[in-house]
Amino acid sequence: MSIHKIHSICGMCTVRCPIQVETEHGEIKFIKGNPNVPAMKGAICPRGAAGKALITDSERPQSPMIRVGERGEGKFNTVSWDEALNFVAEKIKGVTERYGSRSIAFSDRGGPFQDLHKAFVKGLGSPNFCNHDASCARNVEHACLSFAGIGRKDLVYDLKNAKHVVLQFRNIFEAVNVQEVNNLMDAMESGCKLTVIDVRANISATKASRFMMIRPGTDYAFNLAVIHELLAQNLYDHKFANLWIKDLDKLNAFVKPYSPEWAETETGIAAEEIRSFVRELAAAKPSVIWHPGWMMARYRHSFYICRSIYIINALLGAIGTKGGLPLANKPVDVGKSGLKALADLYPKPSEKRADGAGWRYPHITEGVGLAHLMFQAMESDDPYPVKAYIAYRHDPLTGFPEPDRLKQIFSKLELLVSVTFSWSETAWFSDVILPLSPYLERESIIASNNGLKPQFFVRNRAVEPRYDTKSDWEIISGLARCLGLDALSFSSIEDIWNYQLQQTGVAIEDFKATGFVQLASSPKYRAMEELKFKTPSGKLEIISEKLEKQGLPSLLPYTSPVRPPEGQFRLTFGRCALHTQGHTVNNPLLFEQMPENVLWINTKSASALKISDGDTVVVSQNGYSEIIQAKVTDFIHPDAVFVVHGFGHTLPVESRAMGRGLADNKFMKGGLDIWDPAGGAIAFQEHFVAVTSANKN
Ligand SMILES: Nc1nc2c(c(=O)[nH]1)N[C@H]1C(S)=C(S)[C@@H](COP(=O)(O)OP(=O)(O)OC[C@H]3O[C@@H](n4cnc5c(=O)[nH]c(N)nc54)[C@H](O)[C@@H]3O)O[C@H]1N2
Ligand SMILES: Nc1nc2c(c(=O)[nH]1)N[C@H]1C(S)=C(S)[C@@H](COP(=O)(O)OP(=O)(O)OC[C@H]3O[C@@H](n4cnc5c(=O)[nH]c(N)nc54)[C@H](O)[C@@H]3O)O[C@H]1N2
Ligand code: SF4
Ligand SMILES: [Mo]
Repeated sequence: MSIHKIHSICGMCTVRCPIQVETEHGEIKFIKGNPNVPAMKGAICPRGAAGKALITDSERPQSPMIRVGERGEGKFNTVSWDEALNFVAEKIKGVTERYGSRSIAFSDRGGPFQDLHKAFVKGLGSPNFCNHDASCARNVEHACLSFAGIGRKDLVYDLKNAKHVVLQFRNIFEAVNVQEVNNLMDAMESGCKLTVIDVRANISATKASRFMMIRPGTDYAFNLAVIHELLAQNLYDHKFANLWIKDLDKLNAFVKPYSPEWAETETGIAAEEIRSFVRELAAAKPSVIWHPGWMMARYRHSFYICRSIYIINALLGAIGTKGGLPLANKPVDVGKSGLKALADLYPKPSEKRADGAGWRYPHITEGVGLAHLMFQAMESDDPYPVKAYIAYRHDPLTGFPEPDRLKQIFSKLELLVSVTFSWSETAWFSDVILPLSPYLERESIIASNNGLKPQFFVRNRAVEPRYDTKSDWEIISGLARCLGLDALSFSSIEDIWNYQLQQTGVAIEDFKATGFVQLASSPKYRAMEELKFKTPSGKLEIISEKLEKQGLPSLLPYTSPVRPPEGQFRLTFGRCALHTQGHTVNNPLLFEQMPENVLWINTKSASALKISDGDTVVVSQNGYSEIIQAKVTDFIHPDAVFVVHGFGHTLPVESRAMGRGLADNKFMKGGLDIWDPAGGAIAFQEHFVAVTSANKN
């Protein structure tokens, strides 16, 4: 027997779970959770298990390609890596000469390996490094920054020790992070309560001790009533509030009118239910986690929903607390040195960002900006032309509204490059496709995970690439070589790892046994008095000066959402356990499990439209329509319809996924301009669709 066991990192979704891969004769035999990580319990999710099928699937880009036909026509020449990298480098040089280095934009998908990409974009001299987050968690990030002065990931969700977990806009049991699921299940076995507030009964709701179905768009009303009740009934944590919450009196005055009775008329949730829920929460304090949300790019005021959630957590004394949202430790917090950043290889470019982050919008952090405003800069040449764009592990034609408008915008570019391991609508529209080896066929730079026990971890290559594809570091180093960026032209991954580890006292060999290096032996919590927040006052700030200076209120008065006209519904969406965003629909194993999405619609609304369960229906908006199968159910609010995101692919190279299901982002007319002015993210759920039976009689 020659079974090899390799510790690596899953790449089927953004969570990046630690895995153990078993190979024999250079083939993947089995993938499971890394047994050295107790919270994995040896498990992975269905998508992680389907990683094997990604490797053997021939319907993925197999070699570098340069477009020969019209954009989007799908005609490419297969070329060598040298040719492809030189082609991209020459185009970048040309654009830089004509418009300056600031005219190059790059977007990736965030996460633990982005340091390499940041270094590359800084090396090019462009300030325009973006990621996908304007379509995901930017509102959560900015809400946390405005309240606590730290980013959302500086707070840990200590699910294992929680006594009450609240999921609002958060579906932990389907939008999976394996360790979170296991920790929450352990806690629930020890008596932790689970409350779910959602527009539909998802899988998390089926496991909840309390489920409240809310009218879409009214969560802020619900949360204001919870704050009202916590303060009015004196149910908040006085010691924590005295120590850490600034301007509590202003909050108190603000929430006075927002009683549970008032919220009942907005949300449809009975005042008495809100009251008993608040009492239950207060009884569990401070070991409470009201999840601040993840995919919160939904409404024009989602930032304030997130902010209200952080405020509630603070009132319950849960921020910084065991069983709540304790502060994450960086290596330095446990007496260790962090990785040396590759981004330090180059100075920060002096130009302003094209998307306005940090200057036109001083309350928006510069780091990753706002991709939709980067696209608008490409469209308008304001504040300056952006002429080259590298979409790295990013498919904006699936993940942003208005793909047709985006195509027109991308048509203005002199260079569009897609770096990807699967086909995507964006790759198909690109000038150059640089095919990345799937994660089981590549190694990555060392990553650092802050947390109760901070750690470094590494992705090892489990098998050699089947096709002519390359690792991230090979692609970036290759481009760097062609562009004369010598400091980034690494010739081996070991050189990169050694560079990163140079000040840490950790060696590559230290990763051998388990795939990671723990920097602390036990979880480190801080006492309430020892918390640290990086706001101007050092406290949790109800009033944020930064927002007020921009004319944005710290406490936004509630406005009732417009109800959809008759026959129309608010289009809501989310994830399922079997697919990741848009990029797994064509995976043979996952496609077999779930080949298309269906339209959830409430039983009463459906019967008024003469639609029965399983019927084919037409979904339309502004003259655009698609057909889909209806799932008629009592378990969704009558104002909403719901689909799993990521379907409705159009590419002939994806024989399985093509034409199956509906693409939600095509029903968002004007959506690139509809975003949350305070948090910056796209407001994806400010759109209505009409639904009719496809049955003509
Ligand atoms: N309408 C609507 N829009 C949405 C959402 C929604 O629910 N509805 N969800 C939003 C959310 S939460 C997010 S996070 C975004 C996601 O948006 P994206 O980040 O664009 O989506 P993904 O499908 O995860 O990945 C994009 C591309 O990267 C490739 N890829 C995947 N992994 C890797 C990798 O490791 N390296 C490289 N180079 N390529 C890789 C994939 O094959 C895919 O082609 O979309 C957002 N947009
Ligand atoms: N299986 C799987 N897991 C994933 C991913 C994946 O693609 N597949 N993607 C990862 C990524 S990038 C992200 S961002 C996370 C997302 O993780 P989540 O944000 O938890 O996932 P979603 O399914 O987008 O949304 C959560 C819930 O919000 C509900 N919802 C919609 N509108 C409203 C509303 O107005 N009010 C309330 N209260 N609820 C509403 C939806 O019905 C859904 O049940 O998942 C991550 N994990
Ligand atoms: S949640 Fe599933 S797909 Fe995502 S990294 Fe973990 S095992 Fe992989
Ligand atoms: Mo996301």
